[in-house]
Amino acid sequence: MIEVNTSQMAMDLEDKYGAHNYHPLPVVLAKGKGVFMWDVEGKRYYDFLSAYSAVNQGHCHPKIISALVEQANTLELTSRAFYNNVLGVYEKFITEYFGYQRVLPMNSGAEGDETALKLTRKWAYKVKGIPENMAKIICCQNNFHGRTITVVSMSNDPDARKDFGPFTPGFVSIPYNDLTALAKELEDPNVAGFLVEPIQGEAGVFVPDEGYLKKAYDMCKAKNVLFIADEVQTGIARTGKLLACDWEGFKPDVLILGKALSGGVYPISAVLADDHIMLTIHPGEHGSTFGGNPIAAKVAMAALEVVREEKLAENAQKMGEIFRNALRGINSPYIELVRGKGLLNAVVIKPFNGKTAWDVCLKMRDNGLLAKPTHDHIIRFAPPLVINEEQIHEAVEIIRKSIKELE
Ligand code: IF1
Repeated sequence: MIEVNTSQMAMDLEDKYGAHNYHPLPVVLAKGKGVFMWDVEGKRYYDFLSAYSAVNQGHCHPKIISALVEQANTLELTSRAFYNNVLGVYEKFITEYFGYQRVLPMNSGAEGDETALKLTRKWAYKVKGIPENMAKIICCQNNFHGRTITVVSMSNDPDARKDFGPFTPGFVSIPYNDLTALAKELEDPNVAGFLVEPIQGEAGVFVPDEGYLKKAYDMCKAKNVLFIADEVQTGIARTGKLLACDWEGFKPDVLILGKALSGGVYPISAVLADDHIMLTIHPGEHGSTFGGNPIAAKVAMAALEVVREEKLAENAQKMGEIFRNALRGINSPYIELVRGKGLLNAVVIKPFNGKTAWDVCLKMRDNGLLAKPTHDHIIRFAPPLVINEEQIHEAVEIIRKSIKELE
């Protein structure tokens, strides 16, 4: 194996041998600890992306890493052809943790979404009594649920769809944060479910009106339609509560989790639901080689324990308030708007002097803070939830300095 000595070398290798399906910010990371990452040359950065909210517990959390290492040295994978002595323990743990009767373990977030869609359709035919192949699922415009063909069938982003058709039928898309549009679609008796992100991440951290989610949930209940929450990004304490839906005090019928369910250590996703939904799927009808494997099970339990022990939801709530207030105190022609909840935040950048969000991110990188633009004019700010107040202020100072240098 060749050794990577410089950042340039690492970038050249990816450029030459990798598929060109990403356009990373030019920085090459070699180490992480807590809220920090270090590049190949040893320069330290605040991580304000947290791998898109997968690393909520902070980089290389010792408790999560030891769970991983210990189980990896004991039993890694059995497949689901046999029982093992860890899976059931995990299933009991996670269902009690989130208050559901059952869990279906998968790996990626997209697989979690696919699982929820299959489950919703099964329930529609077996329980609700929708005629075969007629089930419809309502989704929202500007959603992001992953990149499989069925999942991009729900997308209206041209990059996600162009030249990837034909698409999976059975979806109808309505504007996000629009209860009138939802009411109209719910009139169709063949609607099985409503799939929604409590805050739209890819859309630029779009926070819906207060009460939207709970009202949407109540409307679904009235029509015997499943409310499916994609909390892959918003879940696991990111928004200042364990789940973003907790802000409105209701429990989705189907809950999809991913990312920080592993603390960023391993690809782990899960779908949670109660018996009348989950037990519609029978042996052979769904699954995955790696889903719920012993390592994943141990890692997820450790990751969830860390969230509880270190009170990460409370910290995200407190630090989020401080962060947004401090950002709003920066007076700059570049900053149009600051929004977010807990530590899922975004700044809308006004183009100025021919500079865009990308230029701001490059400047912040130079000054020791990493974040990524979305849609040319929005920068997402989502540090690990273990961040403290002093670090928040230091990070805001880097952001302020970077913006001032561009003015
Ligand atoms: C990438 C965005 C974030 C998600 C929700 C499911 C998934 C995701 C709500 C799929 C994934 C990611 C993946 C990442 C970019 C990213 C993202 F900008 F594209 F939209 F976070 F905001 N549901 N989100 O946010 O999970 O299959 O990737 O495990 O590089 O694609 P996955």
